[in-house]
Amino acid sequence: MQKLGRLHRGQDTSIKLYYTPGAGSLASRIVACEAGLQIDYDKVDLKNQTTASGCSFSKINPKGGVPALSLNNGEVLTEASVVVQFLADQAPHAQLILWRAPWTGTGSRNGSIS
Ligand SMILES: N[C@@H](CCC(=O)N[C@@H](CS)C(=O)NCC(=O)O)C(=O)O
Repeated sequence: MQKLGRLHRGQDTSIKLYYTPGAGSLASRIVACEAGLQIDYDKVDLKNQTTASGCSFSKINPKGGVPALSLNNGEVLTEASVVVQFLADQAPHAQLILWRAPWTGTGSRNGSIS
């Protein structure tokens, strides 16, 4: 798997967040903003499964839901919990999530991300 570099304000990137106003993608947009990440955004019409840039959203995320995050290695992340943690991990200086978070399933890890 290609190693992903960290994204900081001003860095050129092709990472794109697919979102719909008022939907479950809002948390991802907030985290990207709070982290100071410069990413691209593409608004999704959920009913028609099209994006503002003219793409077929169901080809990007066959599950059809937002958020979806396309990475610059071609991978697409889905599920709000995954997208939010990925974005927060790109900007440890913002301290949105504990850096070197404790092991999965432990109370301290759950505390660090709740
Ligand atoms: N389990 C997904 C749910 C995503 C989801 O269903 N989002 C809604 C909007 S809040 C959606 O896109 N619905 C349209 C559809 O699934 O066609 C997540 O946590 O991200």
